[in-house]
Formats: sequence, structure tokens, C-alpha cells
Amino acid sequence: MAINLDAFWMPFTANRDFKKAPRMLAKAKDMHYWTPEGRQILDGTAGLWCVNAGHARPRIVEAIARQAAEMDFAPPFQMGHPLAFELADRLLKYTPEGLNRVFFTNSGSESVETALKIALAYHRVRGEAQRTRLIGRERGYHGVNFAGTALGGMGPNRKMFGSSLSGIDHLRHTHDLARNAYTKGQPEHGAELADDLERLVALHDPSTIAAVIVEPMAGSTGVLLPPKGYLQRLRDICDKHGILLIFDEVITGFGRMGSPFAAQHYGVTPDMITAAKGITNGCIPMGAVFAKQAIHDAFMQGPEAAIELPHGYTYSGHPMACAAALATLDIYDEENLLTRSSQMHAKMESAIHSLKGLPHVVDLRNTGLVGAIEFAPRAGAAPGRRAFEVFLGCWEAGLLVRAAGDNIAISPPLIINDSQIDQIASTLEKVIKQIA
Ligand code: PXG
Repeated sequence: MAINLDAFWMPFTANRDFKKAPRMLAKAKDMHYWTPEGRQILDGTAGLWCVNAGHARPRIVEAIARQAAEMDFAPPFQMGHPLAFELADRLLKYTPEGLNRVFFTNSGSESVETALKIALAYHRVRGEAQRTRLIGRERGYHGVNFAGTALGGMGPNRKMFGSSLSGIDHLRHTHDLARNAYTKGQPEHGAELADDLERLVALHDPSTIAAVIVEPMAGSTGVLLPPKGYLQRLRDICDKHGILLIFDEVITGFGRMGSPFAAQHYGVTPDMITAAKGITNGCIPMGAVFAKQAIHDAFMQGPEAAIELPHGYTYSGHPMACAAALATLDIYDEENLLTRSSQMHAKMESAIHSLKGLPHVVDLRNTGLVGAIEFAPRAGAAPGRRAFEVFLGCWEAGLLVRAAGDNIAISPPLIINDSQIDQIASTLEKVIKQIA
């Protein structure tokens, strides 16, 4: 029976183009997807940077099924259920020291909005209500809700929605092909770009700035690694001026970099971390904000019967998401997956950099189990066409990759083996040689 494709307005998709030639996924197990026709596809993207332990892991499947039968839902406001407390406590094993208070959401976008609202409210409860300005970075991605859209730094994601929020400013991005092309791992040049924050502080006055939000490694705009020293410099400037530093770790959290969080990988501790995706291995929507205890404690004043933070979602700490997350953490622990990216770094690095010299390739980037290939835009064509054609070619050749502007991003499940990494590299090589 043919399915009618008209009704579903697909997210972040060229709907008309897609519906002319749909790319459908119907089944998944470990490192692979299968199409409805039974064609096997190697998952080079961990779904969308989220299926870190590989697909359909029985332990998670069983935990979700058990919880659905035991208690499908419990109201999260003025009521509790044990798994949410157990999960929050368990998560502290992975968060950087001091980030020991956990607020649950259902997505990365909600985590971002939650962290920003906490930042504004934190300053207010401390008597600094004038700190309302929020600072993001060009080429950042913080999801699609209003503040995330405004603070993100992707022009096409912003232009359709007017000015959305006021009191927003941006640091320059750190991508510098002239100085850093073909760097293996972290780029050498660009730490001084953090000084943009000093310029914004001088312009607006520190007393007006609430928080800075950055991805420690920008994923959606094509894998932009922080230049050496950059994150520490941001940290220092924030400390100097009483500005909160938020790391958006929606994709870098839960092992992508070779540590539980990028904060540990880079040795820089923010005041809050936003997370989602890998927290449940992508199989049930869930997000979290991790906050320093001092931020939480600033709210714990006034009458004890009063709600300290009027914020939360119907599905905050949903029982099935908690069950999925606890089972996911068991797998991460047992298989040492949160550090596996470090062990696989060298293999991934040589696979990605083996593509040097192929037609139209202008840069290769890598860290842990993350890689990116940047292409020169085709003269006269819309930006991103070449990368999109590589994505299509890989799909035909049985490999799922992600096109991000002029870049192809690779972020496989952390269970990937050497020969599957070789398959990614050889498929990319074959496809790149075929495009014009
Ligand atoms: N912050 C960051 C850093 C993200 O990467 C979000 C927030 C939003 O999360 P939700 O769960 O609301 O989608 C993300 C999402 C890509 C890609 O192509 C990455 C994301 C989403 C869509 C595409 O790299 N990350």
C-alpha cells in the first residue's frame, strides 16, 4: 500500500524535493539502518548525533517496555516519582565537578530555553535584574525555540522570524580556513577571538550581560573545533565580569568527544550545561540542564511553600525517558563508551585525513569520533549543493552522512569498529570522486 506523503510537513526538510524521491528508514539495529525495501545503510551520524550506543539495544528496549507497563506517566509538578530522582543523582557521576543540580526537559531546544531562563532569573533573585543581555556566537546552533533561534548564528534559521528577541549579541565564529585548514584536532589559531567578549562588555557594560552560550564544539554548522585556549579565555572573561557561561553540549555530551562532556575534554567548566540526545541514546525524547549548585541555591530563599522557579514541562523527567536514560547509562558504563571516542580518535583522524586531495575538498577536521569534510561551493550554485550531492551519493551507496552547508559531518555511534570506519572513508572517497 502506497503511503500518502502530503499531510506530514517535514522539519528542516526540502518537502517538495523529498516527496518526489523519498529517503525512508524503516528498521535499525546497532550500526545499521534498513530501508523499507531492505537495503542496509551504515549509520555514519548516530541518527542525528544521538544514538551513541547504537540502535535498538535490548537493555534499553526492555527498560522502556517495563516502565510503560509499570507506570506510564506521573505529573511532574508538586509530585515526584523515584526514577527521576535516581536518574538526576546518577547523572552527577558524569557531569563536571560542581554541576550537581539537574533540571529535566524533553529536547535540546528546551534545554537551551531553560538554561537561559535560569540565567536571567538567577541574576534577578540575586538583585541584578538589569543583567538581561544574552550573547551567542556566529555559526552557533541552539535549537529552534525563540531564544535558541535568536542566539544561534545561522542566518537562514533566523531571517524568517523577524527580530525574535532583543538584547542579543554575537561573538564572531572561530572558523578560519586561511590559518587552520587541514588541522588534525584542535586548531592552533583563534584563541584571541574570545576577546570579542571583552569588546561586547565594553560596549554594553558588564552589568547588563546575563550569560554567554556557546557550543564547545559547533556541530550543526559543520564541526568547528575550539581553537586552543579559546574556551578558557571565554571562561576567564566571564568570571571577570560576573557573566554566566553556558556550554551547549546537546551533541558533545555523553561521550562524543571522548569524555562524558566536552567540558572535561577541554578542561573548562561552565556554569551550566545543556544536554539532550545521547542522554537516552536518542530513543525517547529527553533533555537536561546541569547547573552549579550556587545557581540552584540562589533560588532557595523566601517562603518554603513558594515555587522557586516557575518553569517546567508536562514531560519533565518522564518515567519512560528516565527508564531509557538509566539503561543507556548502564550500557555506557559497561562498554566504556563515554571514553571510546578517545581510543578511536587516531583511527578516525587517519580515515578523515585520507580524503585530502580529492576534488573540491578544501578542509578536513576531526576530533574523537567526529569528522568533517568541507567543499568549495560550486560557482554559481546555491551554497551547500556539493555537500548535499555527496550526502545523496552516500545514501545511494549505503552510508548515512549529514550535509551541513558546504560540509559533510560524520558522527557515528560510539560502538563503531575499524572496518566500519574504513567503509565510511572508502564510500566517501568513491562518491566525492564522482561529483562535479
Ligand atoms: N543545541 C545544539 C548544540 C544542537 O546540536 C540543539 C541544541 C537542539 O536540540 P533539539 O533536540 O531541540 O533538536 C541541537 C540539535 C545537524 C543537526 O545536522 C544537529 C541538531 C539538530 C538538527 C540537525 O548537525 N542538533
